[in-house]
Amino acid sequence: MFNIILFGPPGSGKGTQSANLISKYGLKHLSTGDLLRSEITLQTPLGIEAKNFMDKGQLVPDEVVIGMISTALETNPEAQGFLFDGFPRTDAQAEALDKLLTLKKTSIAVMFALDVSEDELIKRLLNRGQSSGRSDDVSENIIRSRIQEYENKTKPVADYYKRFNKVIHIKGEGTVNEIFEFLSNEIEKRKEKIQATVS
Ligand code: B4P
Repeated sequence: MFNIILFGPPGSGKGTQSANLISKYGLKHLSTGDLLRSEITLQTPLGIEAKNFMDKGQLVPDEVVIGMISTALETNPEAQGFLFDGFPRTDAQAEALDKLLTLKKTSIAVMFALDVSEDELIKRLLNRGQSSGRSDDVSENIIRSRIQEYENKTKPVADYYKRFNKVIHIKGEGTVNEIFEFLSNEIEKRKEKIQATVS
């Protein structure tokens, strides 16, 4: 199994790059943002609770997202590998993910951290807000709260994986194709190393 985390602030292109990566590498895409938005659309109790946090630009409580990821891992036993998009976002989520993957006798191969300036993030999200219908993209105040949540609670998660030498920083500004090429090159290097160790 080859498991990847795509990490970065809101609007850094995690969702955008995930779409390309899953089709190239046959990974199962697990986006907590997408899972939460589909719960909101279905108006489930979980979705109604999550919406309160998301509309304020806050993170949804750990137990909610960890439960969702645990179910998603259980319901995809045939996956060749997972691409985690927007998860983990706190140290508690990172620890829970490690435990869940250990139960499946696997682990995270690499975390790609997309680096994008704050001005560019705000520009992208306001731009998306004009057409996405996402309530968390329409106001600059909410977007700034999301970036603040990222700085306070999510950024330290990279230090958790740095301890295991698993973090690669990728310049997240440039065209979507250029960034995809950087990511693909790094994946190819790691896949070759894993194959060499196995054979
Ligand atoms: P997410 O759905 O994860 O989304 P995101 O952080 O807004 O954006 P992403 O980085 O995926 O950006 P995208 O590619 O779309 O989170 C939403 C909310 O859900 C969170 O705020 C939180 O409340 C909740 N949540 C999710 N996971 C959670 C967790 N684990 N714990 C707690 N709460 C959680 O790109 C953005 C825009 O930029 C797009 O319009 C795109 O077209 C554009 N773009 C992308 N790449 C570009 C490029 N290279 N150049 C120019 N524009 C680009």
